[in-house]
Amino acid sequence: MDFLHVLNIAEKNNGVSTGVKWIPTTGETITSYTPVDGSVIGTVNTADRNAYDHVVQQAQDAFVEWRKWPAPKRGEIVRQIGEALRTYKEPLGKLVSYEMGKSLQEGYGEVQEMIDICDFAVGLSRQLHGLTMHSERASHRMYEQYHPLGVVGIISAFNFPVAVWSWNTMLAWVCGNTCVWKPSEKTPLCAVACQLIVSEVFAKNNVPEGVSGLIIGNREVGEWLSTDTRVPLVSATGSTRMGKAVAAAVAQRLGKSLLELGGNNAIIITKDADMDIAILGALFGAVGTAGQRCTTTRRLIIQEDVYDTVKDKLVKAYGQLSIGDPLNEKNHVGPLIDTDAVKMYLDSIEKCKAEGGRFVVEGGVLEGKGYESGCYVKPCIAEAQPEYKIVQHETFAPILYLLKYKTLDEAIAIQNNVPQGLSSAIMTLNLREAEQFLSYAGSDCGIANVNIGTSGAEIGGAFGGEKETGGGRESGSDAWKAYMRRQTNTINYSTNLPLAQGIKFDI
Ligand code: UN1
Repeated sequence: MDFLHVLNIAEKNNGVSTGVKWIPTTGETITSYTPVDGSVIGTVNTADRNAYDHVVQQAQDAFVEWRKWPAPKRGEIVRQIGEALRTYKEPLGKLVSYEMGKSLQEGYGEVQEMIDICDFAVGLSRQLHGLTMHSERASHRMYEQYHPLGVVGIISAFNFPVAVWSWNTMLAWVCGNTCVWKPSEKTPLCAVACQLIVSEVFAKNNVPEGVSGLIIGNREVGEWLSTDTRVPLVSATGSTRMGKAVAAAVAQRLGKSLLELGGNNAIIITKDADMDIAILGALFGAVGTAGQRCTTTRRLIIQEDVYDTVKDKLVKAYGQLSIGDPLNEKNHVGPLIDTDAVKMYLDSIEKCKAEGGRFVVEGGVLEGKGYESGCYVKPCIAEAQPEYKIVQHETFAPILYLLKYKTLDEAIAIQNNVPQGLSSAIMTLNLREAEQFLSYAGSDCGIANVNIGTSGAEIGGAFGGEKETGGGRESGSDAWKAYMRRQTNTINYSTNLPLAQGIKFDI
């Protein structure tokens, strides 16, 4: 698989596939522009309703076969995908960087996350355990087991165009499900590339056609998935607005949804922080991926005694950032995904100023040579108040708000007092502060870190958050359970039928 091969497949065969086969479609054409220099990379035809129905039907049919494969045999397929990803790490990482605009390092890092989740899923394929319980009745046995759900719909966002799909898919596959993926229409070629990598492995191993469905399309395609009773689980990553629409549609038919939505992540920097770690953690968290991770650090809550020190160090560090072509490894910050994102960034800066925010590092759009796409912006820092409307809101851009606190209770209240609840961190060497932050009365987020920033979570932990973040957990730990249905089994090997709770029912 190289870049031209991806383009060729995308343009000749459209963006709809059941695994190895590409499906004809008459859906509208979308054009993929790179934010690196604004040029067109390629075009893809989106799914029309017929093509969509074909993919879901094929996924349903394939499920009947795929669920018969022993889980470790399915794990073996995922192991081979992990091997293929190792082979294609460089071209795939570059494509991610080129189509999405994240730095090359982060493009490779994203493919590494895919490899890691494959390894995790291979081990998991031998550990889809249920518990056993002791029955209250003599000569009875009780246990629980996990069965696959069926067709899993996956809606993913542009910012992690390949990794988030793999977190969902690799687990769903070892669990015995088939998957139908609707990637972001902003990064269609990354999705085509993943499908090609998978199809090589599937063809070699005679995996039933339909195990890996791809349906590139716009919002309407997402709605088809959400309302489709043939799809028992929809896993969606993206904005809170999108997640609410998906959740409502899926709940309407009593399906399951797994949501990983917006974050408004904060780092509390106490006066007992290791300052070097705190500054580096805040810097990477705020400007990495140009502020377009759902785990991006958006707020720094700083103890008043060290507030000026932190501010000065950050201003200095921001002055050393190089912004430009993400494929050039010297650059720390690449472009935003498109000019709409730039508009939202500028709009948030204006709103912050209107509410009284004071910028200590000014933002703005970069112009001139190398910045022709109009998508490169300056990471900026504003001194703000926790209650500003804009501070409560997730802007998917590198804008960092500095907030001041006196006591840790106050800092934790500020940290929690936003609608989102994804990632959080405290920088402190003080055990009491760290434990309070991690306690029931501490951070209310799905992720709470000590002396590590808010972004860059490892795949081994369950990933997701509370409140408007949606409550779902993906990736490691026991997140696999979301992709299975639990069944409780009671077996009677006695010679009569004792009823539970001692009930007598004699005739
Ligand atoms: C996301 O932004 O949707 O914690 C996922 C991180 C990454 C995943 C982010 N491992 O930054």
